[in-house]
Amino acid sequence: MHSLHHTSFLAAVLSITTQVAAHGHISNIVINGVSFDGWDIGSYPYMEDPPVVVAWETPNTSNGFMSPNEYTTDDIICHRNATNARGHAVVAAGDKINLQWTPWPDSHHGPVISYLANCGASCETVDKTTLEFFKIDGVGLVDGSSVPGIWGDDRLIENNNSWMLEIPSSIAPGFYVLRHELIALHSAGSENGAQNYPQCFNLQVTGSGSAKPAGVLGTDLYSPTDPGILVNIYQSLSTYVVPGPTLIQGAVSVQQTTSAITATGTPVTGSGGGGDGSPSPTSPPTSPTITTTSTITTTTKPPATTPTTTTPSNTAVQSLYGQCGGNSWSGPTACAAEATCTSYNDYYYQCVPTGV
Ligand SMILES: [Cu+2]
Repeated sequence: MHSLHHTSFLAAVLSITTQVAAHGHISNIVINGVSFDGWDIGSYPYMEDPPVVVAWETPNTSNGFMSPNEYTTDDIICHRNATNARGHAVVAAGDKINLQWTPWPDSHHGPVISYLANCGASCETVDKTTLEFFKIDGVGLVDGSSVPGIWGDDRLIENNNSWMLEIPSSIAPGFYVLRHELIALHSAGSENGAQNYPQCFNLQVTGSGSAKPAGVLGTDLYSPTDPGILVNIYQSLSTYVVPGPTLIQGAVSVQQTTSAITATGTPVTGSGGGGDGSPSPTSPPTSPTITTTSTITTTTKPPATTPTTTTPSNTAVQSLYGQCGGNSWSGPTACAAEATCTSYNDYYYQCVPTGV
């Protein structure tokens, strides 16, 4: 046991190191005030018996992304080596879901896209390679009047790093995988430069709708040369085509707001659904409780650091993916270690990883 814990500790330390330079994932989703935990990549992959959650499970401990050269692999479906969520949440067609991301880097401009796919009898056992996704929301370039523009994920950042979507009221009741995705385009001017961050959740949709929209396999969603994938956002864009199939009839892109959390939800397990279909926030968990992992959980928390000095702005160092030059730019022009200031055009220079 000692060596096991030692190994886990080292893995946890490694995860801290990689998360410093990393990107984002969904920490929880909120349905009518009831919050359901996401898949905690900082601790669950190191547990022998992680909690049952409504999110698909992935050993994505680097908090990373999928690349265009992986669009034809199963990993694009619900992120790298993803396996089925072991529980689901109940939501009525027409209700809204708020998806809470970890703080999203403001350099990572790009679209926010959401899909559903019907699972048949159970999303907990469905073969992900058979899922056919249809698009229920897609917000790309919101305002292109300045470069690099205001994008869906800029709206997400403004909205407390969360995204509100609505399950179309027309959707037939049943079990569905919700596939929600951010695509970061800060390096998408080069082939294989876009970054896809798909996240999947299991839902049971209730209601009286009858629509069963056609969808496409996850591996058929995108091509590396789609106009919304291979695109230079540091030049003025008059239009932007959100990648993937077109929105279904009845799709609603809602005003972005946040959800107050009033209760913690328990994932429903088994294909029988949630009884009357209502969330049961006060019932005891159906998932195994965490027993041996408190040490690991504690060690995954980065140590608190307190800056002791402030750097004058004229010698400031820009962080990775931040702006570092361009016409009328008065901010820092030096990049942090491991990054190089690169000119994309006369008015936008960016700190990008050295050697990439
Ligand atoms: Cu990133």
